[in-house]
Amino acid sequence: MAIPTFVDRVTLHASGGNGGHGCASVHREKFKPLGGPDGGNGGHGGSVILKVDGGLTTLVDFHRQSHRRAENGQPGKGGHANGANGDDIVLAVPDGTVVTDADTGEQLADLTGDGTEVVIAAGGRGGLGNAALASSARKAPGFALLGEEGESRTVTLELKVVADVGLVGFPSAGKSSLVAAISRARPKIADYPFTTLVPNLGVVVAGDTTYTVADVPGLIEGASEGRGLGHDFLRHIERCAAIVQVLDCATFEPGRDPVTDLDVIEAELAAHGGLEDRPRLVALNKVDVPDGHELAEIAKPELEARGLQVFEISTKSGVGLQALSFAMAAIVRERRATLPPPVPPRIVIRPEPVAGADEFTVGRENELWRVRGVKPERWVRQTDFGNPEAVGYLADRLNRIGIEDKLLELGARAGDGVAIGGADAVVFDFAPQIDIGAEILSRRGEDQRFAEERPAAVRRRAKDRAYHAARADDAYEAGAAHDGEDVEGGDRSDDE
Ligand SMILES: Nc1nc2c(ncn2[C@@H]2O[C@H](COP(=O)(O)OP(=O)(O)OP(=O)(O)O)[C@@H](O)[C@H]2O)c(=O)[nH]1
Ligand SMILES: [Mg+2]
Repeated sequence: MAIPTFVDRVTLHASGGNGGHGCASVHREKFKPLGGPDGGNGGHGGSVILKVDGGLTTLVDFHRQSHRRAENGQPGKGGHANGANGDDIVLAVPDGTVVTDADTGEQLADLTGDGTEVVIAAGGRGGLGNAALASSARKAPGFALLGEEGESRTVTLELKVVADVGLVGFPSAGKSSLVAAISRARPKIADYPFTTLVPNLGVVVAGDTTYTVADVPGLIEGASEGRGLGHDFLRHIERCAAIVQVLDCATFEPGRDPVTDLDVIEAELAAHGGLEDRPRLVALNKVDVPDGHELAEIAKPELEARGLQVFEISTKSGVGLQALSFAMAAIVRERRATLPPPVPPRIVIRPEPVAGADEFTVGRENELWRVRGVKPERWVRQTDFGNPEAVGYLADRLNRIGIEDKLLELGARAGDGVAIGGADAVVFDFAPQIDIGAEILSRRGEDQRFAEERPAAVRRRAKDRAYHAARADDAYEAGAAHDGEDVEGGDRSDDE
């Protein structure tokens, strides 16, 4: 099989790089056994980005390599060393590339204009190291956050040529000849059908208007059912301001004449759909041939009676070409005047998450409570479930945005299953803090050694105890109650 050089529809599997894990490390130095947390953050994973390059006309590069994966972020290290970010992969696509999610069918972007970009697979965030997780309440976290996996997405890239005018007609009607006659493009021209296998673009200058003309492969009756080259190529004229019907006035094929040809092609355009509103021009071609001229003269009044603008032309002699190219320019100008001003070419369209960043939803599914939300799902992915301290930190984060309260409000009970996330959800047993609170003697992530090693605090506590003991002797009845309070509140009141 020949190696294709023009490819206008491809499937691309893209994966962002994973984020690097954060590092949990404690600074060590002689005579300073607990120098504080110094684990650095993981780097972010690289993203896969598509960017329009006006010089490209085909998606053939993707045909050869259909899997792309951006670089991972590096893990953080001790000594506050952050991991390096992974490099993005920027893939050049031709102007007019439409990006669709292959799994959902949702259109992600319609890339027009040189330099326009879209992120199709975002890299994962790097995890925070324990230095960044330390706070006044959690002085020495013994854990770090995991880097998130990069996004993975399969997209379909489809090229819809950006041309102002589209030429349609039977094979050998002279479409490519017309492009060659009015522009500097040099498409292949021959007297056999289906000479043109891929769309050709030509730039036409008519007066002070410059516009592009696309010549698509010839259509025949039944093209919409796949006959001939099919009508697939018609998507290349979906963006056109005008459609020119090129009719062959010098064909000897039985059953064909310009008016019949026009009806057949219109039926194929209708079967493709979406082109009804486009203004039409009719070019009766090959009037340099005597029989062709005669036939054109017969067909012209009939076509004009339908309200069509008709031009008798010859790409050989050049007759009628100027009038036709100026008529095309007029339609293009009119259309450009009604279009909104061009969008800035360097927009980055990043698919937005469905729910707001802060929000979460709780639903009941059979025996399971299901929590969905951008943040809670990210926090779960960042958690090292082998580290109880990290799991505790996750519970704190989930509580802070009110997930536990919401579950209690909805009637969840200790021991119920709670799934956080969608298909790859992590399932927990619901264990509300109010039940287990008594077991927590200090805050998660707090290192008791810090508190215990402060001699001043130890002395102060001893003094307090002596004072209360003395008071208990004085007020004998209240003594027992005082002792109880002391045990409960003693260590905790320090940091409130
Ligand atoms: N006499 C004459 N022949 C023409 C004219 N225009 C095109 N032809 C001839 O018609 C044949 C087909 O022309 P093409 O331009 O290749 O036709 P096409 O519509 O692009 O055909 P496909 O690409 O197969 O769909 C060629 O042999 C041309 O030389 C014309 O104005 N007069
Ligand atoms: Mg052709």
